[in-house]
Amino acid sequence: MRTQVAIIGAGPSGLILGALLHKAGIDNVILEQRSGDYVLSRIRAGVLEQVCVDLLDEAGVGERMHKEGLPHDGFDMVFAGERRRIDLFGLTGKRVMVYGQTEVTRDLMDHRATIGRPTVYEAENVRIHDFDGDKPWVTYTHAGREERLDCDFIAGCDGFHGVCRASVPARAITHHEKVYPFGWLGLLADVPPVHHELIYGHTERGFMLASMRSHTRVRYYIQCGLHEKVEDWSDEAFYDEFRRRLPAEDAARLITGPSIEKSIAPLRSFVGEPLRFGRLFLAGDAGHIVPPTGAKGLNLAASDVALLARGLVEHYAERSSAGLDDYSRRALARIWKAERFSWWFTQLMHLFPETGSFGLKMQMAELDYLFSSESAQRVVAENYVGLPI
Ligand code: FAS
Ligand code: PHB
Repeated sequence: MRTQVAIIGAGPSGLILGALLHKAGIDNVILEQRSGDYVLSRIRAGVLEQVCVDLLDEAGVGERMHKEGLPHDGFDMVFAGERRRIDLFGLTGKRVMVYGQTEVTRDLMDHRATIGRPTVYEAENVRIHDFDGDKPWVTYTHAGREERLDCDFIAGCDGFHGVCRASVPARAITHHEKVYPFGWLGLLADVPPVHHELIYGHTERGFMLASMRSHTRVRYYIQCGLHEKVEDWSDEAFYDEFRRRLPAEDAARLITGPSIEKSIAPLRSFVGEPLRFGRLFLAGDAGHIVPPTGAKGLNLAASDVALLARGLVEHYAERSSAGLDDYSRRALARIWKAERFSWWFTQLMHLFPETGSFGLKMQMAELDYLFSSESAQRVVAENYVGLPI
């Protein structure tokens, strides 16, 4: 088989890239190691920046998002008995869209089926070859048969544990990493949200986040130890702990229900530099990871593939390599700013016992300053709604 762009991975990065390339008439094939159902079963992001919303519209998959998504103009932060709101729209004129990654993925998969572009699910043992030359190729096993895909370019959209970054010689890539000493225990349930906007909480028992997927489906998180196991947390135990971390007025109206999903995600910051290796380009989690605190992971994946798609369109339509040559630099400029915001917000809102009373005082001083300065709130707001690409 032959194609112009071989995309490895059918998560948001790969699917959005495939949709943008299709729109430009560029042939592409997606190779995904898992089944479509498995990809849809993973519960991840919940908040889309305006940049991501616009990109999904550009890719032709925004209709259901606008119908079912929830535009949010702000979010609450609670700490030391205080409750304050970051007025995103008032401070930036922009808002965010609450619409789960699962729905984004479903819309992209449905769109790809409609346009008839091939996605090979359950493609096993994917290997990438000769990406430092001008005739790269990919091999994989599907339904017990060895297959080969010749291409012009390979897009590594295969996430943090994928094969693409792992195929780059160690001498050619620099890893920057920070692992946090805790995780997030997340619960999904079909009950009404405790509040109409998100609540981020710094409490003496640890971080909490009250998020949602719709007016009838919640996504709640609590900071938990890295040693903890999800099977040790019954729904009741989760809700009891979550209630203890909520402000009293919300705790009193918390509606509980059976979890649809419960999982623990470790938190890390990671960037691999550069993101281009000859004819291989890394995008999304394949190139970087952010702690979910700033709701940047999915949004960064979208901006990466927007830049990559523009570069590929220039290559094929205008015979220019300028966009591809500048992809890594431009993507990394936005990635590092999102890494900074996600790191800052994580450092601010979580318990770090190892930093002692001084560390706690620094967090309280930062929060006190944040809500005594409109300029400081505008900085948070413009990072949260998303910086320009
Ligand atoms: P993905 O990891 O989503 O997709 C990569 C795809 O490549 C997967 O389908 C995988 O099966 C496939 N793949 C991997 N190796 C392969 C191989 N060798 N061959 C073929 N296919 C291969 N972000 C937020 O903004 N908010 C959150 O709350 C949030 N929570 C998260 C929780 C968890 C547990 C994780 C892991 C991430 C979370 N994220 C969150 C970040 C997440 O949303 C990612 O940023 C987003 O999925 C990135 O999309 P992709 O780059 O497409 O990577
Ligand atoms: C979510 O709804 O999953 C979510 C929302 C905001 C975040 C992180 C996760 O910062």
